[in-house]
Parts: sequence; structure tokens; C-alpha cells
Amino acid sequence: MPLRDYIEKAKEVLDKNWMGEYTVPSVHLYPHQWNWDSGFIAIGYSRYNMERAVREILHLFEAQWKNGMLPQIVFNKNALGRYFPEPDFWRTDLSPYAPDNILTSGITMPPIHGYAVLKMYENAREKDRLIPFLKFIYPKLIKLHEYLYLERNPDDNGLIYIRHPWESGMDNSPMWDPVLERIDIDKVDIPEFERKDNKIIDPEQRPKDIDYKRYIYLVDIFRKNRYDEKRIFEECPFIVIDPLFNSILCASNEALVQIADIIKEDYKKPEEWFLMTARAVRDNLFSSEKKIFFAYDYVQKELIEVETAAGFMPLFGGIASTQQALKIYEHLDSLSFCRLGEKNCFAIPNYDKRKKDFSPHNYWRGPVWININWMLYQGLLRYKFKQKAEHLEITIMELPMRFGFYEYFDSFTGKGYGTKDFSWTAALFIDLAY
Ligand code: 9WN
Repeated sequence: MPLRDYIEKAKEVLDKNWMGEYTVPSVHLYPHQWNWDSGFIAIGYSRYNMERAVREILHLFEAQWKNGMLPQIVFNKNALGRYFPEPDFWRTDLSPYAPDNILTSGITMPPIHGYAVLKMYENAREKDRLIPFLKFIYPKLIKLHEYLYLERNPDDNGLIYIRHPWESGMDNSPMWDPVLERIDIDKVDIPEFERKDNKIIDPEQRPKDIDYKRYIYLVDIFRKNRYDEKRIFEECPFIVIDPLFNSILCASNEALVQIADIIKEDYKKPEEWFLMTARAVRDNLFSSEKKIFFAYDYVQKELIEVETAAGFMPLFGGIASTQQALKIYEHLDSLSFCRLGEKNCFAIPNYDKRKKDFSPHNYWRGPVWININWMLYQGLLRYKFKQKAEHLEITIMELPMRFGFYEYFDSFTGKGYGTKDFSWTAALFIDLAY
């Protein structure tokens, strides 16, 4: 089948998931609008339908909290009852900052939006027509980053924390195991709940019940504290500095500097934020011995020495020094993460495939994800690892072409897992195919 037919198929996936104002990640499994998904989706749209790209971002930012937080989920009032947890569980109405008349969850996600908006501008054929949008959205992007630097930056050094695994976007990554295992589910009160995800998708491919108990325990802490960041910070056992989140933030800070330049705004703030976070990640999260960046457990005050694809993301954020980049490249292009020329593996799996608890089919515990590989592809290009970047680009396109627009893929066989017709797989495929 020629490439243009696959592009048409990808567009059909997005058409099916387009709700008129925004795009759901997948109609059955995720029937609402998701934060970082919309960033990737807008990048795909900007290749062929700028109006949709703009509407996608505008709809998400309509739900921005009064304190600047951009919520993980904006709920579709007509689709309630199909996902868990939904507004009746989150109770974000208890927060003085939640938006009026819009239902959202009470956590955020990796802030890819500054980066996505700049990509939209770069892809625009008539750049002038996008200027009013840039002018409208820029202060909102600044407000989002301001929230992170004011409320999630406890040491004032630019290392931003997340307070729930869902905020990382890599929910059951093995990185979070050591932190979550400290929540003793037999000793704490966990509210009653019923999962929906594992009735739709094979439970073997989803987080375990024990993971969900801990996720829900954390949400309960948030709502009991009425989403007050200071009080949550005191009580929450999951306070973690994630290299993925901080790298994406850096990429967006850098993009904000460029957007400011285009619309003739002052770019001092995002420039300072970029330098501060980049330096802090370089100085605090890098392991020269293990050749990777690690997450940091703020409660235990120690690095979480678990090797996942998130540890290579400082390439995407422009954070890694040349020396650090050379070191992590050795690790990234090794038998642990699928070496160039290695047979029987595809792209970069989300976890070191030589570890005993590596799973080729379970969610964030091993499979290949298109958005992560797409960002690593950008990072490899940036640091001039050209051969690997080109190989990755071909593989990211090959996976959905051979196996379908799935949510994630088996790192050994390429088989698709999770939900089919997944929006960011289609959108980022379109981006590469254009
Ligand atoms: C919780 C929507 C989201 C992605 C996340 C992915 C998954 C949700 C879930 O789906 O998480 O946010 O219910 O499992 O982990 O990265 O944004 O596609």
C-alpha cells in the first residue's frame, strides 16, 4: 500500500476521535480530552488541518485552572460513566482554583504545549494567520509554567515535582515502584472504587489492581486537602522529580522564548526557567556510572535507580551536556534498549529489556510507545546522532503501518497492544510522513 494510503488511514483515526472541539485519545478507552495527548495531536493536525490544531489547544486551555494548572483530563459531560475516575470521584469542585462550569481532574501532565504550539507555527503555510493565536495562547502557556515554578519547585532550583504517577504520563513505569511500594495498602484507608479500563482492555496489558489502589489513595489525599498544593506537599508520599517531565518542560521553555520573539514579547522568564531547570537536571539527576538520567524521590531524598526511556529524555529537552549525551547514547544504543542492527526488536522500549521484570506487553513496563520514540528521535537529531535518528524515524512509521494505529507495541514482535485507533500514534505518524 502506498504511503499516502497510510496517511489517509491515520487521518481517519483522528476523524473518528474528533469530537467537534477536541480529539479523544480513543473513543472506547479514553472518552475525554487528555492533556499531553492534545499537544501531540495538535502537532499532527498542523500538517494538514491547522484549524483543528488551534481548536484542540484552545479547548484544553479553556479548562486551565485559576492558579495556572493545566488539568490532565477535561471531561466530556456527554460521555460520563465510561471512564474511571471521573468528576464525582475527583471532586475538584472543592478547590477554589478549578474552572467554573468545566469538569476536570485535579492533577496535571508533562507540559508539551509550548513545544507543540511552536511546531504548529513552524508547520504553518501562512504564518501570519497564526499570530493572533500565538498572542492569545502565549500568556496562558506562561501561566502554566509559572504555576509549575511557583507551586512545584520546593527548592527553588527549577527541579519540578510531580505528585501522582498519572502526572508523568507513564503510569505504571517501573521507575515508580520503589516509591509506590512504600504505600502499605493494608494499613491505609483506600476508598471503594471500580475500574473500567480492565474491562475494555486485556488486564495483562494494564496496571495491576494494587497499582490502582495506590493511585486512588493518592487522589483521596488530594481531594481531602481540597487541592491545596502546600498541604498536599506535606502529606503526599509520592513527590518525585521526573526526568521526562522536566525535559519536556525545558523543551517548552525554549519554545516559549522563540514564540516570545515572534510576537515581540519579553522572553526573559522562559529563558531563565530553561537555564535553571536544565542546569539542575544536569547536576542532580545524571549517573555517569549508569549512563542515564534518573528520577529523584523527594520524600526519601534519593535517586530512583531504575533505567527507563525517560532517562534519555534530556536529549529532547536540550539539557544534556555533550559529554552526558555521548554517555547516554552508549546506553540507549545498547542491547538494553535495542541496538542498531539488532534483530527481533523495534525502536526503543520503555524499559531495559534485559531486566527480569521487563514485560513486552504490559503498558509502561516495556512496550514501545510512539510519542516517547518520537521525542527521542527529535533529541537524537538535535545531538547529531543521525544514523540512529533516521533508523528510529523509519521504525516509528513502520510499526503502525505493519501492525495498526495501536496505543503501544510489543518491543520484540511489534504486535499492537492497548486500544486500537489511538490518536497520538496516528498524529505523530502523520507528522513524520509529511
Ligand atoms: C491516565 C490518554 C492517557 C495518556 C497516558 C497513558 C494513559 C490514563 C489511564 O492514557 O493514562 O492518565 O487511564 O491509563 O498512560 O500517558 O495520556 O491517552
